Amino acid sequence: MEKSMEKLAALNNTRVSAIVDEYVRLCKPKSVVVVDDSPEDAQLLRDKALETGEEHVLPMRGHTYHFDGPQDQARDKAHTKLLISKPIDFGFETATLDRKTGVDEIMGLLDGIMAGKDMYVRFCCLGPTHSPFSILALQITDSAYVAHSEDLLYRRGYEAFKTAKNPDDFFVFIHSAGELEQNVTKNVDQRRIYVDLEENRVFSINNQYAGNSIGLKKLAFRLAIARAHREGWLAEHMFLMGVHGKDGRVTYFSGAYPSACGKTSTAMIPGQSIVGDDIIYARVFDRKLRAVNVERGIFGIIENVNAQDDPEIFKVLTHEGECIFSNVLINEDGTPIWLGSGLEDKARCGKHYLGTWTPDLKTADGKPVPVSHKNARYTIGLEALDNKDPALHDPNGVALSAMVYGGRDSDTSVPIAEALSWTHGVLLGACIESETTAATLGQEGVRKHNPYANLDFMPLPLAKYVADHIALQDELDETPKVFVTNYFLRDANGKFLNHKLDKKVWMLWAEERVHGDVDAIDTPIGRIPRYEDLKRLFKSALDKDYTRDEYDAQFTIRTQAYRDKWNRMDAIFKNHDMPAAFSRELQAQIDRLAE
Ligand code: SPV
Ligand code: MN
Repeated sequence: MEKSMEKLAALNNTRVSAIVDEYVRLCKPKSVVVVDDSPEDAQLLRDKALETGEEHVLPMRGHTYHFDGPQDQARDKAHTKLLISKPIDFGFETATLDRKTGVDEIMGLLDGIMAGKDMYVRFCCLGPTHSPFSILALQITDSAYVAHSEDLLYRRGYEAFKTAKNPDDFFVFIHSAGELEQNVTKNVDQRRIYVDLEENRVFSINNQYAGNSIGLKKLAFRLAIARAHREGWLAEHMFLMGVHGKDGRVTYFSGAYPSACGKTSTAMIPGQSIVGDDIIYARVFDRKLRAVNVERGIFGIIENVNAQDDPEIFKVLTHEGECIFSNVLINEDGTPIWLGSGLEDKARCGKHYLGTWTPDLKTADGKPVPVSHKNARYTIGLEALDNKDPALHDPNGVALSAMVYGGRDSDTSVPIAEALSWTHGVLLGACIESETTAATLGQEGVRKHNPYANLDFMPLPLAKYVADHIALQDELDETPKVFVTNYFLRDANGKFLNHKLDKKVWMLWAEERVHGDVDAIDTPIGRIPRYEDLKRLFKSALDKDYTRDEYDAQFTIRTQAYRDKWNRMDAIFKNHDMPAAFSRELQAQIDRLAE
């Protein structure tokens, strides 16, 4: 405790001290652990997570596992609310709450919430440290699992707080898992995630699932989007990767996909290099757009990570090194097993987020209980990956040449198309539709509009966000090329028209388009690849003979389905006061299809 107070004093930051003091008084922890950037403190967090029982060791060195409760397996959209002082028309459904009401409620719930527990106070940096992109963040939590996960996922920022130019400027996250029963949050009915944009702080209580609990992930992301809007830069739900073209050429792409729609697997395409898989900040320098990964690790969906489809990540998950498994089966021999791992037939009996698992365990309606939750995850550092990009920590980021938007669309969109212009790209991003997945609580497989894959996190009216994107072109010598992908197109019998690895060809084609190496075919919905270019790329990238029939099935423009889609978009947007350039682009899209 004394050492912790010394560390706090050494920061010489009155705002930090006042905040810590406020929440110590309110939450009443048994002690306070202030975490600095030292390897000893990182080890302390790992030890604490084991000591509290939030994590458990596995036979493989560096591996641990954690379980969230049965009702805490995904982001809780309904209970994640923006606190607002006066009504705002967001232009889409968003959960809000009167700010004063929300703060009062939270302060009441926080009273004594950490009784008998340690409070961890940790300092992180969103984006690389010592970078024009950096945003400092203070996390207060009573969960060693949260503090440990953040160590894998974010850059340590204690020293950066010491040298901050503006020491009052940082995001604040207050988290408590609340009362625990067998290490699982008991009062899930009192789960609250309140985003206070005015104070750049987020309260998150009575939850453990990392998408709800880890302040620096989607909670910080909401604050960052609002800040980016105020300051004239972008915060996006995007991967960041180097696409490797001919003669050693590396071209950086970012891409937005709703959760569980192939974002991580795109960033992990064999032969390419990953900078990040979830969130980027992008800024203009010298009339060029540059981007960084906000994070330094992956909190990824584990389903279908196996030796064939995802060899790089599978290697990390099956070798020594730091890794937290969450909500997978821990087999009786200590092997983690998950859906689509290729290891399921080894599952005998073991520990599961629902208790003891056996092959004959059934759900209430008599169905076999799968070995893992569909949203079960792994937490690793990007440093562990062989395919990490050398620019991972570059404080100046990478020059962004292309942006990709994708959704889970079984019946309309072609596998890849290039936007006709920057504004057309802004339109296509705004009109992502995707079938819902297990990454959020609620029904799966329902087609939903998810602009920029960002709807769940949008802290400002969509029209303002769109206007920022359109305006970007005036600040750039050259705008990134925009592409839309769809990995989920099916034929009339419901069979997928593409293999998982085909996305490699789409990215390599897009890379050639960025450099003007190949021509494309103009269609009403955008530019699509020529058969001969794809045939060449399928052969060179995947050693596959791509047939004309496959091309026709995949790239025939499903005109009626597209017209239906754009009519749906028209119905959504005609009720909103969108920027004129956006409305013109939307009308032009509808007219081209009608013609
Ligand atoms: C997502 O769902 O988009 C994720 C995981 O990246 S979560 O942390 O739950 O947001
Ligand atoms: Mn995400």
